Amino acid sequence: INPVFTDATPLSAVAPEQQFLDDVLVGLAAAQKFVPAKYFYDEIGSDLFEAITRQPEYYPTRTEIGILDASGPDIAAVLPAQANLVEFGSGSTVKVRRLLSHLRDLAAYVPVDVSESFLRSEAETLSGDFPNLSILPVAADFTRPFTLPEGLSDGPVAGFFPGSTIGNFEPPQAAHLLAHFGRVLGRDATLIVGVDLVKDKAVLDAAYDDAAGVTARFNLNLLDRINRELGADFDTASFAHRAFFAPETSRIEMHLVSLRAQEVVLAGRRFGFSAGETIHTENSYKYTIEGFRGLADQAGWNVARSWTDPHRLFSVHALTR
Ligand code: AVJ
Repeated sequence: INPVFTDATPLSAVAPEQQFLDDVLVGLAAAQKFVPAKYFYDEIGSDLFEAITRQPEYYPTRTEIGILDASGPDIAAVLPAQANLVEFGSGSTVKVRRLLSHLRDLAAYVPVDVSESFLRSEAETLSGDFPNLSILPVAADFTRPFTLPEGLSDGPVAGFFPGSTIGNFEPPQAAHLLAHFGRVLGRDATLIVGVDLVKDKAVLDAAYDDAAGVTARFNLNLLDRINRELGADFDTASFAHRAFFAPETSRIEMHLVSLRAQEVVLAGRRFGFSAGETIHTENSYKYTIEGFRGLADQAGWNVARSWTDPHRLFSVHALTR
């Protein structure tokens, strides 16, 4: 199975390494230093994220899978027969498998991901397990315009965006993204979205600062990656992981805290850190069911159904127009 490259395939005008360097240089020069969260996911970072999902404190992944299992028949019932299912940022196919087992009459599955090699290997194993399903992978950045591949059925199109990835976007950008999915999917589309919920601060704080220190390693790997790929000289032992839920903004913030005054050199430039200064590395917004309905509404969608787990930790929504 070879991924189709759509018109968005030149993922950016500049080479990825140049883009990474440019983004880090901009981030380190800002008053509040930051690095975009998408740079967590090199091979080591992706493995560390998988390890995070197995930590007892990190409830989102297993809770969402529980909802997909328990409410699978209900979720399947909102998707029309002979639908084509497009997954935005498919990554591993763990979650869609839970849905596919309930969608007996799906016409085609379209995983969309930037990582072409990962896309190909995941599509191949999936096709072994679902031999009658037409799998049409697309290598594209799902945040940018792209066209659906040829070979879809005449049936309606549905989107799938699990994992609360929506939480990584600032709320106005999250609304734009949902509207963009609407344009990609077309008029009569349905969109299934996984959204992490606001809850007790202690539960949220622990989920992003597990006792085994896996999230800390995930966060610090960003500095290792900048050293490895961009030749910086971060002393990673002089930075510490910090994560906390900020109720005012309803988001988890992750930072790397400089443990002492220090200077770091990257691409011939020096960046000074005072003791206690941070690099902001991630936001993960949490919504109430009502708050997410408002966001969907701004983006031109109606929330037709919402499902949650018995402890109301996580939610899955079916959006229609
Ligand atoms: C992959 C964005 C859903 O925000 O929970 C996990 C990433 N960061 N632990 C999240 C993450 C730290 C995760 N998302």
